Amino acid sequence: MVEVKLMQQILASNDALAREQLRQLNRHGVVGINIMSGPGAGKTTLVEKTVAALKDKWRIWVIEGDIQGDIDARRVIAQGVSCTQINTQGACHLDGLMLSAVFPSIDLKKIDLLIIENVGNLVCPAEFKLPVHYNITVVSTPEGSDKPIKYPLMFTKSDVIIVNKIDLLPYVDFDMMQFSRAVRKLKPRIPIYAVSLRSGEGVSKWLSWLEDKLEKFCRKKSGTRS
Ligand SMILES: Nc1nc2c(ncn2[C@@H]2O[C@H](COP(=O)(O)OP(=O)(O)OP(=O)(O)O)[C@@H](O)[C@H]2O)c(=O)[nH]1
Ligand SMILES: [Mg+2]
Repeated sequence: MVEVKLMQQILASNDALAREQLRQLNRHGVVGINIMSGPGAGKTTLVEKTVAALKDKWRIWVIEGDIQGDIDARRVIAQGVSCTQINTQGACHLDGLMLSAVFPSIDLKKIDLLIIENVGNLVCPAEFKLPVHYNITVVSTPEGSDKPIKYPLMFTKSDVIIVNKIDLLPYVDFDMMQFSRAVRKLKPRIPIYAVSLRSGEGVSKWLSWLEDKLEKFCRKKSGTRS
């Protein structure tokens, strides 16, 4: 009983921190997205491809969450955008407290899009609110199509689902119909984009979705200024 109460308090104070950070993003008209998945589904590859496609038009900052190391941050910086690495030192998710340590170093006036790559884990990241407008979950075909049934919270909390590595479909038992049905049972109208980040197939649909959000925020931003 005591443990449950403590967990509820931790989640409540995390939510309050994330809400305050989100207010800062809103004040500057910055779109925030949080990319979640199990280890290796393709989060960093998605960040790389997204940055490469959009960086000439939109100003992007990336936060990389990893238990240890800066491999992913180096990959992102190689794409020519700013990136802050957070090492959670064992924690299986990012949270508001970790983000508040790096937020002051991000010049929100100079960016349009904040991309957060969460720690590779299909469970905990969904429980901790971050200062973002949209949660994106990536599932890769070798993981199997039963993931929405086994890890429902991640899918319920998401606004977009990306099924990555469709180039591997001939070699793995991934049933796209079963997957989509299970996702839609949890969230009937959620967009599901089937992509190969390796070949580029399907990626334009994801980019159009994101650009649509950026355009909307941009219109709001210029409306506020005028
Ligand atoms: N075949 C295939 N491999 C891919 C695809 N996208 C990513 N990969 C490979 O999958 C591996 C993991 O990709 P990452 O982008 O590092 O995955 P991640 O989710 O960021 O991994 P963690 O940060 O460790 O959780 C890498 O070797 C990628 O090259 C794809 O569409 N097809
Ligand atoms: Mg990664």
